[in-house]
Amino acid sequence: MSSKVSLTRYLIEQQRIDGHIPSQLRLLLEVVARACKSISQAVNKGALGSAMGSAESENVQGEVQKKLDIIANEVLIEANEWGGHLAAMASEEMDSIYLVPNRYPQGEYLLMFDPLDGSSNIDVNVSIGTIFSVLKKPEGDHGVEESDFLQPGNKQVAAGYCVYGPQTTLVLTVGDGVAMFTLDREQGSFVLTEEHVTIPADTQEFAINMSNMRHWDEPVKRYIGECLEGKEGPRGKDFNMRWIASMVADVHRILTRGGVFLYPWDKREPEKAGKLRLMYEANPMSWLIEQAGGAATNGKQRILDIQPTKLHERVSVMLGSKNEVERVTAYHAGL
Ligand code: AHM
Ligand code: MG
Repeated sequence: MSSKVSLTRYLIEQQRIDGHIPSQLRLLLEVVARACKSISQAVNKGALGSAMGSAESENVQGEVQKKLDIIANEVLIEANEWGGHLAAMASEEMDSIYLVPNRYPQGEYLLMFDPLDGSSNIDVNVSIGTIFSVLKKPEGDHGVEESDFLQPGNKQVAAGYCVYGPQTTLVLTVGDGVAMFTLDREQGSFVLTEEHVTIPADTQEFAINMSNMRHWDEPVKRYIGECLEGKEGPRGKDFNMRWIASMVADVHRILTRGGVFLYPWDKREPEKAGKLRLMYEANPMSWLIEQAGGAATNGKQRILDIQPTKLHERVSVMLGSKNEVERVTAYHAGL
């Protein structure tokens, strides 16, 4: 790339080219990026700061919160509540929606996030991230309610994540492909480092928590079983396995070099549709993957077409290289 393109310049140019980033949305994305920079700072300080370890509290999902889960949540709220671009926010770490306080102007967007994804990796210095999804508030004069958030993923107007790894990288879609921005710490800004990201349709790499194998249902056992058989099996090729236990980092690898990621329903908690959350984990990631030419399903249905019924709804997730996702979908259909 000859001259550096900052996130700000990229968004302004996108706005000019086709006008599909209204100025409020542009502001929103810049504010989210600024919040991610600040979370990245806290992550980088590690044990030198005060962000490590457990907060000794639980979120609405019954998961123990880490200090960094809470800090990242507060950073995102404080950065976003006053700018006038939002009507409300929702987060993995908050039981119910967060309305923009009356003292601030109200905007037309709804922001959802998993402030710190891959929490189990915080204390062991492995990649973690922030995932976000943006919807438009439905028309009408009523105040914002939880039901306003319950829109399928195909209604998202922007989605992305920021991965805090060896580099801090922001990955974004506004429905016109996927772009990646690397944080330049000296300049303090995100710089465009990859555009028109494309996932190869075929892969020889899968990501799944293998320790749950005995709990999966038959189609997933069959799919992974065949990958494990390698060259001698029906696939006729060897597969490699990776599992970072941070969806952000696993999806980032897939967007970079292809692969397939699965967190399927399993028998440990059969009443739950899966482990991952639909609205602020699966939907934004599925849209990014589709925008890069991949596919995302719960085994039976395109994730982006699922009509949510509650904010913290869970879902079975299989996403990545198109031909692999089609294969696992076919196995679910009994083919
Ligand atoms: P979190 O949002 O509480 O961090 O949980 C979601 C994470 C995903 O990032 C990751 O894919 C998965 O949980 C890891 O689960 P497991 O601990 O079963 O490997
Ligand atoms: Mg998460």
